[in-house]
Amino acid sequence: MLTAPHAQTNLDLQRLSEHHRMMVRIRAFEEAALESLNEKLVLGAIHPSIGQEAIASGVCLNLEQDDVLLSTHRGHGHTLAKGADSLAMMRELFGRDGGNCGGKGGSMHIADFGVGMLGANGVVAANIAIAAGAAHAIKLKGERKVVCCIFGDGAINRGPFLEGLNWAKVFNLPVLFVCEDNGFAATTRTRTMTAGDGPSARARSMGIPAIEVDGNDVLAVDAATQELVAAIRAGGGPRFLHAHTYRLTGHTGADPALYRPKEEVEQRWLDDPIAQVEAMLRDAGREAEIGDARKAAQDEMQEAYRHAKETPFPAVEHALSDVQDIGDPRVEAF
Ligand SMILES: Cc1ncc(C[n+]2csc(CCOP(=O)(O)OP(=O)(O)O)c2C)c(N)n1
Ligand SMILES: [Mg+2]
Repeated sequence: MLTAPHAQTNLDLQRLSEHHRMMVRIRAFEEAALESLNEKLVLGAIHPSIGQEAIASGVCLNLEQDDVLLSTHRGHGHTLAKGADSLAMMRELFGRDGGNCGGKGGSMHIADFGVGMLGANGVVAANIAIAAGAAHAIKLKGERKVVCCIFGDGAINRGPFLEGLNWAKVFNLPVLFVCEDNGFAATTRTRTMTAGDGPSARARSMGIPAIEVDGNDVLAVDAATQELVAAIRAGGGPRFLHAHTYRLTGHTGADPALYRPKEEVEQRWLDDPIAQVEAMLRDAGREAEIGDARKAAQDEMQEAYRHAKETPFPAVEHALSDVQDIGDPRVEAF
């Protein structure tokens, strides 16, 4: 499903190749993460972003390293595209030493301030309010950074969506809000529980300019993000990107997704964003680099998997360092 014909200049092709490399890295990371569930290496859930890679790549490749990213429970792709190291991420998933958060955060709480990744978030929509706060701090400090906040279509029905967008608009803050609309909030089709005309309409109702794109078309996501980020950097205040996509796997690695007809999922595989990019690369005579990029991604993620599995757990004496102080757990209330 290509939304617009793209003039394939050399520049476009270079960019396309860059996206392809990133998207196959994300896919390979997610496949390895799913594989690790069989070996019980991840204690807890993971939320794969297979099928949604074009949004991670199309958005994040337009951010500078010190721009700030906030993500969701489905954040592996965003985090990789922002520049985090795959081995550190795999270690974090497995709860090992050397993970981005020392192995104490896990899949839904990866943060890596070194690459501007302020955090994934297991609380739906909570990142939207945090993004407004981060952007306010940036504005007060007079910095030029942009905050990018990615959230799902389910998140727009929670309070922090209203609070975050309102605050960002009122204070003209440098935030790009990205709604990754995969049509579902867990097992529920979001259109059955969303009033009005959806994410973009809600943003526009608060005076925030919005662009709606096919989120499986990486060049469309890239072009829209470029335009929106440029407006934000020029001091224009918040902007909104609404990107349509589909998650090709279950909600979590353990979800067989029986609430969706098999035919629907098969049909959506035909829109696989990676297959679309590869078709464009083939048309442009770049067949060879497809295999090279896929092999490099497989090697990288299998290596990360193997090293992470061999890495020890954090030492017991560090169990309480870098974690929130909740006081004495022996208080009467318990
Ligand atoms: C405040 C809150 N309510 C409920 C949940 C349980 N939950 C986890 S993911 C999810 C669905 C979120 O849907 P969406 O925002 O569209 O993101 P997607 O999973 O589709 O990427 C829900 C309800 C949660 N984590 N936080
Ligand atoms: Mg969703």
